Amino acid sequence: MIHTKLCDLLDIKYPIMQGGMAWVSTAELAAAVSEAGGLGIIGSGQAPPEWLEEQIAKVKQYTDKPFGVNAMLMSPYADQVMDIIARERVPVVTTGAGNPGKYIPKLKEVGTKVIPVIPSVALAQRMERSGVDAVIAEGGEAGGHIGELATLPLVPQVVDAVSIPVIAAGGIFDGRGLVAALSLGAVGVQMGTRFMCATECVIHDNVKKLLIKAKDRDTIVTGRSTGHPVRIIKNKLAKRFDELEKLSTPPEELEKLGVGKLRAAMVEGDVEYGSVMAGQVCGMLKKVQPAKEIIEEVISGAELLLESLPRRRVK
Ligand code: TUI
Repeated sequence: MIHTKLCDLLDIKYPIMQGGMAWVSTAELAAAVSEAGGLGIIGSGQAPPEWLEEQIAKVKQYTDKPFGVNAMLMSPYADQVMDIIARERVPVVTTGAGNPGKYIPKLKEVGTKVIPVIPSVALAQRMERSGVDAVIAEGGEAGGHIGELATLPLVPQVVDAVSIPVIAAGGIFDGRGLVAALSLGAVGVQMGTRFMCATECVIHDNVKKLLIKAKDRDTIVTGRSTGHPVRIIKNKLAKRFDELEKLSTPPEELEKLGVGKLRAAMVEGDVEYGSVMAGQVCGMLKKVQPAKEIIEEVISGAELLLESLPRRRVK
């Protein structure tokens, strides 16, 4: 049985968190992951506050296990999202795409565990000084908005630089990924892309089908020139972005091209001109399966691997 500090910190059975992905991680997925012993997370993205209130109510109705909300800090509703999280006493908040520093005192006051996603050592240290409970070190193999470093160099450098628990994210798909993360000093993992093909994930079937067909080299990073690099599946939208970036198109114009495209893919199923954010592990997705089966597969795979890893022979 794989039990780590993360299980104690969050009161969960397995050291697995589900990424809080905008338009993807709804109450249905979050509740299924939490019921299965991981930490399910609602992805609030840029959704209006009323949507989040509804989703929190649903998760509380579906499960009495701990769950979380991801607050995307570039959202125009970030302040209201944090107010709701505190008011609803959400057990865990993860944050993305920015520094949650100003919200930390209010969240800590109500007992919400604060776990920011960080792409660098410097930000991890700043977050530790602000009093967060743990950090998620996310490498650029992940889907969506990413930093510069890959998971393999990022995680051990963050582990060495802070005293709080570190969770690894980006490029983690199965038991091998979990064992690798633990080897790097992480106390657990966060997986996003893997859960996109969960039965309980409400994204459009076109996206699930596209991801199951995707191979190792089918993602690309767009938006480096705007300062907001985003990993997405290569499609017509990605090609257009790539062409425009090579022509040194002004960032404002590129940003405009992206508006509404995540919803177009995930909700409407436009996999050609929508933004299909996904990580490099997409090449390993082979089928749609329940969240419980995903979690059990990851854990049993890791346990089997830990037993079979070569040991040094004692003479
Ligand atoms: O947040 C993510 N991934 C995301 S968010 C998203 S939705 C979106 N909508 C509009 C524009 C951009 C994205 C899709 N995917 N992952 C966590 C993450 N956070 N990755 C990198 C960061 C990050 C980056 C900079 C965290 C902190 C940070 O701090 C900069 C600073 O010092 O304020």
